[in-house]
Amino acid sequence: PFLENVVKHPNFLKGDFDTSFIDSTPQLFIFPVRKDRGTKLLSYIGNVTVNGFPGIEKKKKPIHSFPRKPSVDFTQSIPAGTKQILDEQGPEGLTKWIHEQKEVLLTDTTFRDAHQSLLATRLRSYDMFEIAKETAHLQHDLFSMEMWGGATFDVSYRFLKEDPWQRLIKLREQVPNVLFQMLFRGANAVGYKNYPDNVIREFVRKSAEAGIDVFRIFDSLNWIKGMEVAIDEVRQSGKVAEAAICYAGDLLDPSRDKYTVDYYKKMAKELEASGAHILAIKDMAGLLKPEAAYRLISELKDTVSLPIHLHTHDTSGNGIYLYSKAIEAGVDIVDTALGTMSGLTSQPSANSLHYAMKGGSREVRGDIKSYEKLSHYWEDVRKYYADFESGMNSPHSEIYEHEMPGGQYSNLQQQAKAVGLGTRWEEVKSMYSRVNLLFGDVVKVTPSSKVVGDMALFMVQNGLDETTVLTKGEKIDFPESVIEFFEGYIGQPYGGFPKELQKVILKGREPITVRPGELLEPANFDAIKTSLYDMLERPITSHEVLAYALYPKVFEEYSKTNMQFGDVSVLDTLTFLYGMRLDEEIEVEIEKGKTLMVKLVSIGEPQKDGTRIIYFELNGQPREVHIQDMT
Ligand code: 3PY
Ligand code: ZN
Repeated sequence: PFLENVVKHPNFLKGDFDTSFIDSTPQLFIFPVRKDRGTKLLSYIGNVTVNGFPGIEKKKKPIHSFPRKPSVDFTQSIPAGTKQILDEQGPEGLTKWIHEQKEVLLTDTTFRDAHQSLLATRLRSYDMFEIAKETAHLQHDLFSMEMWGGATFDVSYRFLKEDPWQRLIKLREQVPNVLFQMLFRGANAVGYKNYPDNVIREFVRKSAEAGIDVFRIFDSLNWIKGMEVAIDEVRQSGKVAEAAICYAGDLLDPSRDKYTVDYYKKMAKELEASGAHILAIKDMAGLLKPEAAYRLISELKDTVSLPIHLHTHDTSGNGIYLYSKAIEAGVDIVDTALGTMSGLTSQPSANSLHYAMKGGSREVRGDIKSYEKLSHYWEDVRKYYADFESGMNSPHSEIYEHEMPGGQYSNLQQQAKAVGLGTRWEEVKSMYSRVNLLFGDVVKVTPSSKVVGDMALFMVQNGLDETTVLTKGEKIDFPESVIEFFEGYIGQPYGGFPKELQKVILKGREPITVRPGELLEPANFDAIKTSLYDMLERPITSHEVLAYALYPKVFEEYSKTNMQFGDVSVLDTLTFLYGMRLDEEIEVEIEKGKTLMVKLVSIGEPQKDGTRIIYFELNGQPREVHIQDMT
C-alpha cells in the first residue's frame, strides 16, 4: 500500500493536491521498493548463504568490524592534482611537468595490480567507492592511480558480477584530481587474444571518455606492431600513451643473452618514434634485479628523452632496493601500493619507499601520514578477501627461477586448484619455467604468460615432458590457447617460434606472420547491439556492446546473473561472499539515498525438489524466496 512515489500517487495523477500534499503524505518518502529489485537481491543472498560463493570453501560468514577510515574534512575542496595538469596542458605539458620534478613520483596500484596480484583480482568496486573520496584528498599528490584494465575488466563481469564501466565512471566522479591509469594489453585490449582494430580503437575511445587518462600499453611478446594501433588511438583521444617494454631475461647474466641492454635500447627508441609520451619498463614478474635496474635505467635515460616509469612486483623481496637503484639512475615515476596492500606478488610499499628515500637526494612525493591512514582501511578490507590470498607469506626468491608474473601467480593457483592440481602447485611452477624454455625463452605476460601457464597445467595433468611433447605431439590435442599462440594469433615472439615444436603443435596448419588485426574481420557493433537487444529486451549501451565484443560468453553469463539477481555490486563484500547469518540485519543502499533493510529470519528445510524457502524481512515486511540447494 505504501509503495507509491509522487508521480504514481492517485491524488497526484488526478491533480488533486495542494501544497500540503507532500507534508501530509509521508509514505511518499518511504523508499518505494520495486518488488522485483528487492526480491532479486534476497534471492542472491539466500543463494550464497545456502550454496556458498563459487571458487571458495563454503563457510559461516565471518565477523569483522567496520574498516577504519581516515577522517577527512570534506568541507575543504579537493586539492588539484595531475589530472588538472593534463586537462589544462595536454600530454606534452604533462611530460614537461614530470621532467621538472626532482622528487620521485608515484603511481598507486592498490585499486588494480595490487589486488590482481594478491587477491586474484577479486577486489570489488564497493570497497573502492567507500574510500574514494578520502583517497582524492589524501593522495592528491600521486602521479596516477592505476585502477582499471589488466584482468580487472573480465574478472568484474566473470566473478564479481559487476560492471567495470560503472567502477570507472563512479570513481572518476569521486576522484577528479588524480590521473587515472589503466593497463592495456595492446592488440589484446583487456582480453587474452588479438581483437580486430575497430574493437581496440573503440575501447580506447570509450575508456578515455569514461575517465582513463594514462594508457599503459604493452604487447605480450614485446612486438611493437601489436601496440601501434592502441598508441595511435590514445594520441588521437588526447590522452597519455605510456608505451611499455616488458622486462624478460636477466640483464647482467652473461649466460642469458637474448634480452640484452641493446635489445631494450632499440625497443625504447622505436617506441619513442611510434609516438609514446612516457616509456614504461614493465617488470611484471619482478625479475629486474637492482644492479640491472641501475644499468638499464641509466642507459635508457641516455637513449630516449621520454620520462621513464618503472613497474615491478616485490615477489623476491628486493623491490625497495631495486627502486632505490632505479631512482639513483634517474627514473621519474615508480609503481607502489599502499603499505597493507603491498609486498610479495604485489608492488613494493609506497610507505616503505617513502622512509627509504627520506633525507636523501631524491625524496618521494606525497605525505606519508596520509598513506599510513589509508593503509589502515586497506588492512581491514583485505581481510574480507582472505579466501583469495595465495598463501605466500614471505618473499619468494624462486621467482627468479620460475619467472611467473605477479598478476598470474594467484590466478594460476586458482586455475590449478580448479583442475585438481592444487596439491601439485610446486610441480606446476617448475613446469612453468620448463615450458618457457621449450617455447624459446619468451616474454611472459598476459596473454603469453597464460599460454605458458595453460601448457604447464596441461603437461602436469597429462604427465608429459618436453621429449614426449616433441616426439608424440602429433597425437596430442594441445590447449586451444597454445595452438593459437603457435599460429601467430597473439603476435610474433622475438627470435621467432621454435620451428620443430610449432610443426608438432600446428599439425599442418599454416601460421600467420602478419599482424592478426590485418586479417580479422572488423566487429559489427550494430549487429551486436541488435542481438543483445533481442536477448536482453532492453536498451543496450555502447559499453555493453564492447564488453560483448571482447567476451561474448562472459558477458552473456553476467547478463543472466544480472537479470536473475539484479545489481549485486550494492551488497557489502562479506554479504556478497558469504550471505547472511540468522537474525542478522543489514542495510543495502541500492541507489543514492535509497536503502533496504534486510533481515534473515530463517532457512526452511530442503523440499523434495531440492529447493528451500528462505524467510526474510525486507523493510520490516515478511518476504520469502525459493532457492535451489546445491550443496
Ligand atoms: C595484466 O595484463 O593483467 C598484467 O597485470 C600483466 O602484468
Ligand atoms: Zn604488474
